[in-house]
Amino acid sequence: MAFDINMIREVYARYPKRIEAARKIIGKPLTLTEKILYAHLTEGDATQACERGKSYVEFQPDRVAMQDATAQMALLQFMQAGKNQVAVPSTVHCDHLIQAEVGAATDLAKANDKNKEVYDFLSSVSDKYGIGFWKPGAGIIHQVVLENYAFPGGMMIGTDSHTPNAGGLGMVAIGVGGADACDVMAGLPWELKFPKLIGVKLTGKMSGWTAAKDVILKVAGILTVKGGTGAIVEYFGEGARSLSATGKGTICNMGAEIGATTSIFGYDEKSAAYLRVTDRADIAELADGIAAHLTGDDAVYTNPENYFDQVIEINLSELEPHVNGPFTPDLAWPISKFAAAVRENGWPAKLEVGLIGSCTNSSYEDISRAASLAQQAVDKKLVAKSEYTITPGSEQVRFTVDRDGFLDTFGKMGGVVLANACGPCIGQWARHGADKQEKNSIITSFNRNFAKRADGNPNTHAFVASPEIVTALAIAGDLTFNPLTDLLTNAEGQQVKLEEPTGLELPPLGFAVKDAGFQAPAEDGSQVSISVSPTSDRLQLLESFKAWEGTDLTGLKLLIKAKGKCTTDHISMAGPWLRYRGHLDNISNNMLIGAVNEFNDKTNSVKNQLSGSYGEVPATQRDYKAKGIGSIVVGDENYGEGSSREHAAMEPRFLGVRAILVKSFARIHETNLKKQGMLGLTFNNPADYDLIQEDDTIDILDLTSFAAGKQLRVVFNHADGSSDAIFVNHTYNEGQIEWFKAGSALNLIKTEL
Ligand code: MIC
Ligand code: SF4
Repeated sequence: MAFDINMIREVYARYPKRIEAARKIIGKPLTLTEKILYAHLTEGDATQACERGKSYVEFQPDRVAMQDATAQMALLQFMQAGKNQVAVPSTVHCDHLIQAEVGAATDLAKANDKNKEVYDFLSSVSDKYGIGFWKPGAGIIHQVVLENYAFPGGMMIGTDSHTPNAGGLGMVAIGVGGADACDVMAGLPWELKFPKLIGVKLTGKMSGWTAAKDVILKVAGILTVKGGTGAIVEYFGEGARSLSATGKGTICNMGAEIGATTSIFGYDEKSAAYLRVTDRADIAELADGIAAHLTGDDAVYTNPENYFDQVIEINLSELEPHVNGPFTPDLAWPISKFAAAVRENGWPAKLEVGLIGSCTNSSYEDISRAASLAQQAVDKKLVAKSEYTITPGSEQVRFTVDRDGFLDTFGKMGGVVLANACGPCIGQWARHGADKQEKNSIITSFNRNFAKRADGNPNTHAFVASPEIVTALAIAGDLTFNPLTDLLTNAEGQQVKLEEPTGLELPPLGFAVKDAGFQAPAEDGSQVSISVSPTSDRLQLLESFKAWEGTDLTGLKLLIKAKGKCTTDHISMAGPWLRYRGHLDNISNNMLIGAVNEFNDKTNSVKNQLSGSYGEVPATQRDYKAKGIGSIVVGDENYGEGSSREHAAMEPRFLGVRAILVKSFARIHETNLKKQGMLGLTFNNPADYDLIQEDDTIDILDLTSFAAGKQLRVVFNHADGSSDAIFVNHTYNEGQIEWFKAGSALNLIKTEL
């Protein structure tokens, strides 16, 4: 599992020369983000000025990471690319498919049994193509990457939207769809529109109840789920340097929730300490050698307004703990205002379950601080009123916090340790009674809280907070409890107060682990064979999508006009559907079943224009497909926010939807649509959304002269014989238009190779 120190040496050797060139091109002091990006541009692009928010440029990432739920599709595509080995160091992590039910050991054993076919597939593909394989139970992708592979100044792409976690260690780490990963593993450059830059200046120092999580909860409140779109968020200032490396990771991780391309902190003492304690002193030494390149220039941080597109300042000394939610991660409440919000909005005040951990918040620091509260509960004879679960991010963290007694402490408070896996965070939670759909509240230290996400119940109000606040509220069993000011009544009827949490950033005895769960690939994988059964309901080899027919698209039906929030969880739900992530036909049966139909306010109920009756979205679309009729999907703002899952783009493509027309897109989803040869279009005038009627037949015109920067025309032919013609925008560059014409990016690669 050893990282490749020579690769890091090579990357660092490039830095001085590249930074000097970038200085000449840009002509002013550099942010950290620019340094890393310029150091990773392909040779050709590194000689040109990159215009933020405009230029498409090509990068050469150092690594690729994939998690099991997205790796299946990524690798099914890679298998078609005709390569013997991956071109850059890559890893697969088995974390998403493990369902949480009773506790770690039982749940893991069950997952190994239930998902055997998929694990065997991922393991043999990894073996064959030179990919490191992290077995089920080894941990959650982002935590394992932080502990083993992330390095300051590096660049990584990962098939998961929370890949930016590695930004805590100074790496530009970006979430992508599987098709992007496939390109990079095949040795092709990776393309991205050069991002805008948001600077977040952190002053002061945190204390008491405040945790790193509160920084991102606050930032999410300021920027909202759309505010980071197309931007990289760079954190700096004395406050930044005071945060632990893992705390920084938490902030970068949840930066996915504001739509940011990624987030990053500079290399500092805390990064070096974390590298050393995770057995990578040699990287720290190399990084020390080029330390000036691994942070932004002084001039930038002194006058950030001159160098960033937007600057936010947060004083950590004044930052209150926050609770965000429900149903969206950007509804931010300082704890002092939260109780009133709960009452005013009629959210269930009784807290059913508190869940800590996940890829975002399961560092030694998080666990030790939460455990200090659990210990107080025991000492003060408080009986926790809510259920309480702990999800360690990796086996290494789990083993270490177990050794140091923290898991025992949680046990005394009634806590249940779940497997080192995503579990409840991604709907892999066999929550007792969730099917009754009762209105209830839970609070987690995860990062996402869209409707139905954790337990499939649309009436579960999920809130997000630091592990410390989650623990305190779970002890109280009450969302209106403010641990900073309120008292609790203990088992003996006394009024007691929880003291501020205490903990340690890093384990004093170092990390330890017995079996980290890593499997190295074969030296020579040419003999490894991969079998996918044609009758499997979980895996299906891919067939190429058809090339564009060369004409305008006319006579399309409106499949659904989705109203309001339409995240990837609405488009391709996770939870039980994770089962089909390797089987495009089967998973397509969940297409858009969570999206709300503008015309009847219902989910999974749309009018079939051929029969006139209402039916489920996938079934209606299959009917159009069977009759050779294309369709379009219309959506609102930030369509496709959330996950990197390319299934949300592949399913409509597979079922014959021809275009997705929305007010705006989330970055990863828009790219995923393009890669799969789908038309992703945006309204020139957002109010045109209102013109679309339920019985519309739609034409997409000007495709024969489809060109970068040139609008297309769309005509809505209404049932009464009238019509509306509008202009729509797109962001395809010339290369991406070729993907559309070829039917998908992969089709194009196959012809080129
Ligand atoms: C998520 O947090 O939504 C996921 C599950 O990790 C996804 C990936 C997936 O859908 O497999 C993500 O964030 O990209
Ligand atoms: Fe897993 Fe949740 Fe992290 Fe996504 S956000 S990787 S589902 S723990």
